[in-house]
Amino acid sequence: MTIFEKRLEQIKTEHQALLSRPNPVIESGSGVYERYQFPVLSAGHAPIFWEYDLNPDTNPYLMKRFGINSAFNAGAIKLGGKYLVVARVESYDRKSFFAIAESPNGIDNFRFWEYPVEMPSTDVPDGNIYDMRLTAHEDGWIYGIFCTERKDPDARPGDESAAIAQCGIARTKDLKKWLRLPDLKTPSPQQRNVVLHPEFVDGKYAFYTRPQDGFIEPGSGGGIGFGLTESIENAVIEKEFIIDQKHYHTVYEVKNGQGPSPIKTKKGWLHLAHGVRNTAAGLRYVLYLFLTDLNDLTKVIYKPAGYFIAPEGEERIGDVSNVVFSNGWVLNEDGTVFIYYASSDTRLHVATSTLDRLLDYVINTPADGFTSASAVTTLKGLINKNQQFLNQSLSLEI
Ligand code: M1P
Repeated sequence: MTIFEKRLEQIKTEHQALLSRPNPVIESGSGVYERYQFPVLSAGHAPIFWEYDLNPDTNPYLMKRFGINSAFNAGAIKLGGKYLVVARVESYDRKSFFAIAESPNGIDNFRFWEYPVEMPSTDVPDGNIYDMRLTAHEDGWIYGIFCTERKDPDARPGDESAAIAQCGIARTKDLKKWLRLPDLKTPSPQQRNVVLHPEFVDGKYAFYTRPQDGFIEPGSGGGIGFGLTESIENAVIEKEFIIDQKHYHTVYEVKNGQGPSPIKTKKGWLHLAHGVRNTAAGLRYVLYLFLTDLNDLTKVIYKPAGYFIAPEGEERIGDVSNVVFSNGWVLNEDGTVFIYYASSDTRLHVATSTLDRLLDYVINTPADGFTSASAVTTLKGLINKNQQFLNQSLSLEI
């Protein structure tokens, strides 16, 4: 057996085992959702024919010729009974691009489609594209709203990392053929985490935005904004309103951003978002939920204190550690909700819940009082409420 043959055998066996591995649920936890033992997508899921030249004459050692570094932050949708995620795939050369992976059950057995997405460009070519949110809009199109990054033309000489982030817009019917539209125009110099609302508002397209002053630093921006545009073919938001602000001494004290497109429920629009706080070890990204009024999308009516999902175990470690980020979820016909969240800019996971449980969590979890004293008051209230149960036979040992 040649080196090539031996390595190919081994690579194929390991790859097949990873792709077909069942993903057992982890039952214990907050009661709001279930986590699963393994990530649903990772660099290891990349097809062998993406990474290796499979010709023994030109690659006798069977080396990787195009390495995949990570597969994370994915938009999600259910189409034709299949769970599809549009992942942010990053290759060894630091470039991000989109690739679709498909699973029959949404929990495991995700496989990438043969080719990555060939996203058409605008007149000003994208440097880097990432973090697509999918919205099945009532106009009949599926929109992919994503971040497009280009080198900052005003960067100081020698600064090779400054970029301008803006919102790219493309639409499709099948996730195969994409039609690129002009980028969204807003008053903000930088935009990331922009998301299209699935319904028209006063006959207009509605966007959740995240204005910020700098590429990394939000400056005076950093909240979740909201704005309307007459046209999607030439989308212009004249005025952004901040509907969910960053706030001192919270899990979204530095910045925050809308996750996937919100889900319509009887009680309001359910939002999943990420919040960022500062620590001595760097930024920490967690996920939180809130609900907005059905008749006034700019009005937050319920917002539990703190986080809904925070990084745990191996999720804490990766290219950008201590991060969970979500830009995709799927509401199934039976009311279950599959939440796709990525950890540490490296891999993609799923958490499952139901609309009932998520609404119960959002409506009945106490809101943030913004001080340590208010947290103690909330905790004391719960302890007092529980007194009547402490002496019963089913009581917990204390
Ligand atoms: O590295 C963490 C995240 O940072 C950015 O999010 P935000 O704009 O809110 O800081 C994004 O680049 C995101 O992709 C990344 O996961």
